[in-house]
Amino acid sequence: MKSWVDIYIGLGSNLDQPLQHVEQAFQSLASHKHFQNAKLSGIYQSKPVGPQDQPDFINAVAHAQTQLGPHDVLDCLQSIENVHGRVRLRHWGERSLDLDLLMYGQAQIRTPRLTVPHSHMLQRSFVLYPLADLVPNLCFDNGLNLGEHLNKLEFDLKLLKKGI
Ligand code: A4P
Ligand code: MG
Repeated sequence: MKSWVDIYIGLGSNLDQPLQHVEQAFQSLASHKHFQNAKLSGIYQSKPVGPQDQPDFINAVAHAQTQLGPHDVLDCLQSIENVHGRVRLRHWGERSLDLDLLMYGQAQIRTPRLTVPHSHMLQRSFVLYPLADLVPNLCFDNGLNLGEHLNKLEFDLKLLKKGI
């Protein structure tokens, strides 16, 4: 019997109706047959990191448990992105839905398709503050805990909705 692995997924959108994209993407995760115990952080509005001539983002983080391997999780996330009309116009630019696999258990993964933990997550307030809603006492491999990373990041988000 395979064991269940805790995964954390970053959700982001800044096109069309971004709040709706994020909420519907979470519902797709929560009802997916390969994910259980899905929870969503608060939903936040944030200024774009990267090109500034694009709308503000809506961001959240989801937790779930899965028995899938990490590349199969990525396949699921990409198919949910596609169902939600993923549009990708430029690197770090506007998008209707972005689902990033932030963490897969304690795994360190570096393959052509997948880097886990997600490359920039420790520098991003729109990832770490929502993550803290779900798992405030998280410890990272670098020996620092989530609170110590948050101390380095300004709270530059606007809370739109509390978590579910
Ligand atoms: N890939 C590798 N590792 C992962 C992972 N852990 N999770 C590969 C998901 N995908 C991963 O992704 C390109 C490829 O990355 C995928 O095919 C997958 O095999 P992408 O989503 O098409 O490209 P991208 O999103 O333009 O690039 P990147 O570097 O992933 O961008 P980020 O880091 O996702 O940043 N500002 C605010 N405020 N809020 C945001 O959500 N998001 C971005 C995008 C920029 N600025 C933002 C936000
Ligand atoms: Mg991405």
